[in-house]
Amino acid sequence: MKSMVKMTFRWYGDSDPVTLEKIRQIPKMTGIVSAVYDVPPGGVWSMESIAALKKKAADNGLEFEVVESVPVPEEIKLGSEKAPQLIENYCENIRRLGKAGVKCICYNFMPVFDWLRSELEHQQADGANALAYDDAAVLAMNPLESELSLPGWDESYSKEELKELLTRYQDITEERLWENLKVFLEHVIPVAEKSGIKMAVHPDDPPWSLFGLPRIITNEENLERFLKLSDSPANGLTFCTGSLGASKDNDLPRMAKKFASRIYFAHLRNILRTGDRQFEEVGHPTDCGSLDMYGIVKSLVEGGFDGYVRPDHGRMIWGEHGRYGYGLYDRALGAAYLNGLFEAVEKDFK
Ligand code: DNO
Repeated sequence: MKSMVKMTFRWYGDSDPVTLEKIRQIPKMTGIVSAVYDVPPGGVWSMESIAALKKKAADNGLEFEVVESVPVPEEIKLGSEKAPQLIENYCENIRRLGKAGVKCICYNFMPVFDWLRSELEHQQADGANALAYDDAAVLAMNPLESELSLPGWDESYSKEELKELLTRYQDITEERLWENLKVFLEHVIPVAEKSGIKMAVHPDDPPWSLFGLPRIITNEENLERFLKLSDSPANGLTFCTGSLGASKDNDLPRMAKKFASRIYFAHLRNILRTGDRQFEEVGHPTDCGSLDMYGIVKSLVEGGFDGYVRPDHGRMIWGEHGRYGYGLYDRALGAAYLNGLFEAVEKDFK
């Protein structure tokens, strides 16, 4: 029996120390998840760059059907007067990606900062190191003086620009952010429909407000509200277990089942909650952390999920050095484990 889901692997382009030659050797790997990295957020990606990515993947027997991410510029999240033109640029990217055969676009709607961690090389008992998060440590940091370089920290802003941006967000309540998201979806979703693309919003990581900035893609209620903003099947979710699972209030198997038909991309990884708003990243299997990975996969399958899956952040093991969260070895172990879970669950279910 062939699995309904497609296992994929994130690849950061030619500068990624994990090569396509290595990725293709991971059993059952069908494709890469990537993006055009040489255009700043808000710009239009050239057809040549998109085609080049596709060709590199194909030359290695891999598909390129998932983009992560087409970033949403801050002006769109702020709903400024620059938003309409930038939304049109975003739509143009969707059209172009659709033409190139991309089927799913992952994006997020987190103001200013993407994913955040307080520690990049948290030592673990077995000698591995992994990303970790402690809310108190993060809040004690001043983003304007960021003494630490965090993976989700946008380094393209100067201190002045960041300051101005944070000031502009002072008026953006959660409700305003919802309104701006609605406007974005109203324009983007019809274009995605016509282009054969499923849009899959990524949850906020961690799923709570930071530095006073609103965060709304955080829990079951809000995911439901999000899906209702547009009922189109082109409007869907990236189900990132590590992001949503950082909050103990999120019941992931329940959410996976409830939203399965609108989940187009699953980022499956485990985390270990070590305190209130405190966690570290661990190996993918259930026993390594706080999340019921089996229960999540079972719920996805039972709910009819047939989208893309990727192992998510891995620890650094076997002496590997690389892009934090995105080394080869632990993510490959994660893919193997997830393939096993899907095979077992799908067989039982049929
Ligand atoms: C972190 C990733 C995020 C994700 C974006 C999606 O490892 O999951 O950076 O790609 O939030 O837009």
